[in-house]
Amino acid sequence: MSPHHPLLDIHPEVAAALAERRPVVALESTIISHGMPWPQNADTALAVEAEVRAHGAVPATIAIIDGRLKAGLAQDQIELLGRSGHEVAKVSRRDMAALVARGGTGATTVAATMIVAALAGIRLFATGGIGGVHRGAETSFDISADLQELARTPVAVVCAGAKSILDLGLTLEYLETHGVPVIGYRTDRLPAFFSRDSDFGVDRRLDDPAEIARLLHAQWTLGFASGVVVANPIPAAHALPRDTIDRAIAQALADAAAQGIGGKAATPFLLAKVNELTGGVSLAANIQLVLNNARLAAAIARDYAVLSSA
Ligand code: PSU
Ligand code: MN
Repeated sequence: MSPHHPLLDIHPEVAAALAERRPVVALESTIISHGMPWPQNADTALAVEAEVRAHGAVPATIAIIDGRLKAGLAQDQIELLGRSGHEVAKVSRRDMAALVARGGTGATTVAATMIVAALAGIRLFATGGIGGVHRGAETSFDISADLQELARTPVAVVCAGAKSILDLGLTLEYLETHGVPVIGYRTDRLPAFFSRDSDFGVDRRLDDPAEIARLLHAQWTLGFASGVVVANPIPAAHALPRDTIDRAIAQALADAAAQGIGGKAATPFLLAKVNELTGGVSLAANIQLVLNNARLAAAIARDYAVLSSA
């Protein structure tokens, strides 16, 4: 299948890999523009692409540039997204049409990256953490559009769980309601981004990338339109003590409440506060867990490519 879509540009290297059914891994760009400071953001994005390649898959970083959906970016486009930071729009599903209509440039969230990946025919996607149900959602109704996208778009998202700025228990309940499998890679527990553990279990533990690839193949052969979460704990050597992170998160949540921050500004505000309060250690951990997810996504993509071309 060679996907042709009037709004989508697939990078030639990515298009060639897809046409030959070779493994491809999608990468998001909100993590570049809104998730990390310049220049570490662009350096990390390029290092993650290199890590995907080193593990036998072709990277496709996704964004919207001048109104075009892009699956696969040039280095200068990644640098532009990194340098521009918060000046670049954070684009989720509901922002896409407006940005395309005005020919604008934006960094895609997990949700928007899944949409573009699915249009391009890419099934594996690696990132840091997914959005989820925010703490206090019973009154704020703040539930990330990432979860709804997982319910409706057939892409597997390899992540280090979700940050505990969110209510992880409610996030898991939401995913269960919407029929989204949550796989723990070599763990029974949902990882909490900076730490390997949380108070919650995953739906299913799988210890081998080939087993995960088989589950994905079964999911989509069943005809399900939904995605899958693959939760991959941060390597132990880079994990941060839970109390350090919990304290920073409590402070960030208090600041957000005091300043009345809500809507799409909530997550970027909380992420920036936690980064500011924990400084360099959390940035280093963040970089390492994304690299770790890129490696696992590449390994799953290799096994999935074999199954899907059989
Ligand atoms: N969580 C992180 N880092 C991130 C994000 C979430 O630890 O960079 C970004 C992702 O792009 C995710 C988005 O898709 O935030 C979710 O935003 P919201 O909660 O507004 O849906
Ligand atoms: Mn939100």
